[in-house]
Amino acid sequence: MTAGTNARRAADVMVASLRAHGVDRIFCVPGESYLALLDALHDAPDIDLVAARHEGGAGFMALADAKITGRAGVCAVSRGPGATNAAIAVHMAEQDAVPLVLLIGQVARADLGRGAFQEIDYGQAFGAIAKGVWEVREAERLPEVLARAFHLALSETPGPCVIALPEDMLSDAVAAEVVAPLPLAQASPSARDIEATIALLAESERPLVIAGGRATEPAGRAALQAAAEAHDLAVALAFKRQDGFPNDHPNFAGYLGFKIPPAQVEAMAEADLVLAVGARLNDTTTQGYRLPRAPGPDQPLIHVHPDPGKIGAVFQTTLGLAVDPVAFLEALAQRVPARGHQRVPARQAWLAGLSERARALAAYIPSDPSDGVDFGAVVAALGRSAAADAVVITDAGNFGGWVHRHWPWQPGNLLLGLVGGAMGFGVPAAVAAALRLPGRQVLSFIGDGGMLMTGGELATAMQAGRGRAGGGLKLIVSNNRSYGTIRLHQERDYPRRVSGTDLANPDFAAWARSFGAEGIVVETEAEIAAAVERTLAAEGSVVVDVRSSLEAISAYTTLAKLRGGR
Ligand SMILES: Cc1ncc(C[n+]2csc(CCOP(=O)(O)OP(=O)(O)O)c2C)c(N)n1
Repeated sequence: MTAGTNARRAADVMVASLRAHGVDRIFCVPGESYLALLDALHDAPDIDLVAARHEGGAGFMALADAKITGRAGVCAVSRGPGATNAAIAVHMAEQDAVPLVLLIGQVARADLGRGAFQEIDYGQAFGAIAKGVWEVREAERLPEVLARAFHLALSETPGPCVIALPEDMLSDAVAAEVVAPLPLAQASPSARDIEATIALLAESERPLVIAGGRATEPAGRAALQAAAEAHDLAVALAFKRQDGFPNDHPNFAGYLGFKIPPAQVEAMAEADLVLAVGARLNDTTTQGYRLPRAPGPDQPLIHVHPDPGKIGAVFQTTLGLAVDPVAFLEALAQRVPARGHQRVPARQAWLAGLSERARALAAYIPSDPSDGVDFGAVVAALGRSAAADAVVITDAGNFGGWVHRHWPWQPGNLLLGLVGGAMGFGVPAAVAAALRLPGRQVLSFIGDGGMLMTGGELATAMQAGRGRAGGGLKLIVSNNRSYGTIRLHQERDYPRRVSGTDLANPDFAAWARSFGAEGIVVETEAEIAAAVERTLAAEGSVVVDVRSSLEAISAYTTLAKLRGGR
């Protein structure tokens, strides 16, 4: 195809478009289906191309990168098997509301629809989970499609967008120019919105904020704290948002994650007003749609979320504000109520009761299981010594319960974890964090199950971190020789009928050394202190193989208690 004298290869225009959208890093597994794009990236030293070992790992890295930067994460994969391997990241981007642009090679246009080698109809394959799917058949439209995909990925509730790139299209000569990033619409609260909120708050003795999303991101944390302090609001944090508010603050009410003790949840549910800010109010945060209750909450509900489609969709909402949560909190913090209001003493008692419960739950009480190390002891020891601004990552699994329960969370921390609960995030997220935030301590907590799902990405860290001592990842493995979370459910529902959950593991420390990382084994609680010191002092990457107890199966219960029906 000819396109005049100013014509450029579509793949080169694509790279210029990505650059215009602020893309400075792409996570990929290469494929012969998008060679022209790889070739164009050869001339783009300002875009760091990180080659991962599995598309799931590359996708998780892009998700973590997006969670850190607030920009869309970009992942490039090959057609068919590459795309289906990456599907886990598309699903998690949807569940976690993370902007993700997935670029997929595709068969040549002449072969489309013939069931050619590794051909997939991506509209059908990803239609139910992506916000948008495009197949670019006309190269001239490529910059326009890219701009739309980035815009959609970032707007309202962020999420995944997928672009399929027929391999021959990428080599077309085009006259099309880069389309600049499309502006994002963002509504701010009006004075009326704030007054309506104040009017409901004035009636409340036990107001509970459920904070998540942008309200708990680093840019929203100061406003959240200021609003809570100005109005004596109790602040509960949505699932995997525990870094959003200082957990030792007198207004801290607790964390709405998995397996929170019922008494804790019941205490929060005594709220006579729920002010949900930034949170989508998903299944986990609402403790199974009970706080607030769906469809009719037990108390008035104010829901502040940038996406009007999320307000009133599940819960009957007293006041719904489709505005930027941070702007809302800033305005609320400035609208100071009259002090000496008759309800203030009641609010103080409400705050004191909740924060005392939260503090009691966070305190680590040593146990002495006979079949291995109590993983909580390792978490508590690391929490005492880690940097105040450590990046803390949790993969999916029971071990994460101790991290959520006992880590001394402060807004200086950055917690990266998947609301969608996919295993395998731990190592890839650590790779992305170490690349994006050099100089920060990156600690990732992973189960023995999750470790071998994507642990091979340690090789990506060692390669990408060359000259930076292998990226400096600290990977803490709870090696309880079991898919423990599922074992917990089994013991509760089918006591003593272990099926499909036992694991026989490699020596993770030796495995780490084979990558060029340091390997440390912790077999007894007496070894914890030295292991923590060595881990935090190490410049390079470390894998700590904690031979953890299976009897102490979670931060809240034991196998014996489960079998006893508790
Ligand atoms: C990709 C994926 N597959 C399966 C599951 C279901 N699942 C949830 S937790 C879990 C076990 C996790 O085991 P492990 O990593 O060893 O951590 P533990 O629960 O033992 O602490 C499984 C299989 C999941 N969440 N994600």
